[in-house]
Amino acid sequence: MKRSDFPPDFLWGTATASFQVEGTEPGDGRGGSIWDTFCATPGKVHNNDTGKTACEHYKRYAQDVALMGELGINAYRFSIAWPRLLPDGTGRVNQKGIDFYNRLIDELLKKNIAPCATLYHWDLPQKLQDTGGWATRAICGPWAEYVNLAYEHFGDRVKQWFTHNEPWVAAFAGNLQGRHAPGNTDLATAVAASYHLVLTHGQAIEAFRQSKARDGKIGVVLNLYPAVPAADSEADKHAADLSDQFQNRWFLDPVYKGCYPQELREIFEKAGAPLPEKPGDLDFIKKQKPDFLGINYYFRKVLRAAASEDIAQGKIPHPALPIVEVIPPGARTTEMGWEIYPQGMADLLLRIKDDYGNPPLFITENGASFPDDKFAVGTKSPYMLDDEDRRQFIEDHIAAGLRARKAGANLAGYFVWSFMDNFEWARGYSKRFGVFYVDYKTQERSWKKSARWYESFLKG
Ligand code: IFM
Repeated sequence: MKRSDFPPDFLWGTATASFQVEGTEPGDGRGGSIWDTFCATPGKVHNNDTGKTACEHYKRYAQDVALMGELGINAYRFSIAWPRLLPDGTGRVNQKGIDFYNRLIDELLKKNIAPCATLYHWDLPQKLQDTGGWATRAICGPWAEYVNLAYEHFGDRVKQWFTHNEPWVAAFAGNLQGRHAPGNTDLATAVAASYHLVLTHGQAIEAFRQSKARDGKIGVVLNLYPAVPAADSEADKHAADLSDQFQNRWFLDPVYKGCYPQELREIFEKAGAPLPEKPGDLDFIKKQKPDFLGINYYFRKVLRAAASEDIAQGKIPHPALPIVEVIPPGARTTEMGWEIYPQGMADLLLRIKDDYGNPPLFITENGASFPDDKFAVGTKSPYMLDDEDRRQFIEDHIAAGLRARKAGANLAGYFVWSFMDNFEWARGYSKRFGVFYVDYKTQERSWKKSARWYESFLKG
């Protein structure tokens, strides 16, 4: 497999997100976000790690962009921190926050790296959470202010935009499972949040097309999974279908078809979690056709119907959803416990082609956490960190992307998650996904074998 097997304008990138890499101190006027609050709540994040220092990308962005230049990528996906631009979520603008993204964007352009900006990658200003966050429709006002500010300041140079990153995670990990900020465990709150995330996605596209950024392109980033039954039984097939409705169609269907999967909608209604839909919303959302779809692919889901002991042991997402995720016997997994299954990425791309009108697609995240520390801490190789598992993972997934392209999927880009090791949310700094190693004590960046491989692939 060679780079030249893909079209010359294919985007080859790496991805990060503001809270995971920037460092929040010194904030230069940045306001607090729900993740600052979550990290400050003892026991919520592994080791009580915080985003205070992270990778100091806010300070070291020029050095990081220089490394990206050496790597040979032609696109960098980053996210804009809402609380850097509007510390209170609305109203007062923080010029220093705008200046930072201007510097980052200009630096990228100097190296011929296309800046690809995500508007929301989970760092909601805390002040907006205090008034209900994504669970209330009132979020639409501040959101309009924020996205218009971003288009106004960066739209002349940023030509690839993403509205939300993984709204499933923002809604359900944050408001049903409580394992992400803001840490709620309430189905009705989660369903309402999921709805407003989709609504604000539509709103962001409408505003985009009226803004000075409109000659660029915009889409959403979803975390999607092929959902397959563990056994060839009706019960397991139904479990897989329910998981597909929950993980995939709950976002794909409103965005592309202007509707919600009926069965799941009814399940949520019966469980006291109705969609807060107003007449005309779904038509409005469907009309805001995205220019492309970003897919974060990490693993597939294998599902079986829950038995009563699974329910007692809390293995199901909610009593209304009696499904259990399993790892097939003999499957290899990453350090996150996720099955390594590259073919799933090809299956997913082709499914989107078949069921959602073959839109242009980007793999906006793909990568793996493996315990690099055992090579790195104290015993650093003089040459590079030998992360063969990650290198192979990336190569195998790019190959799956190529197979999907050959079978007709409209794949236009691939971004490795992540450019460098960073703050892995509730797992703190304990999980490393980077192709560059970060020594958190010195902030030194080092090449891993996966980065060298990506470099040689990109340079042909
Ligand atoms: O680190 C996250 C990222 O923020 C969103 N997608 C999945 C990654 C790995 O868990």
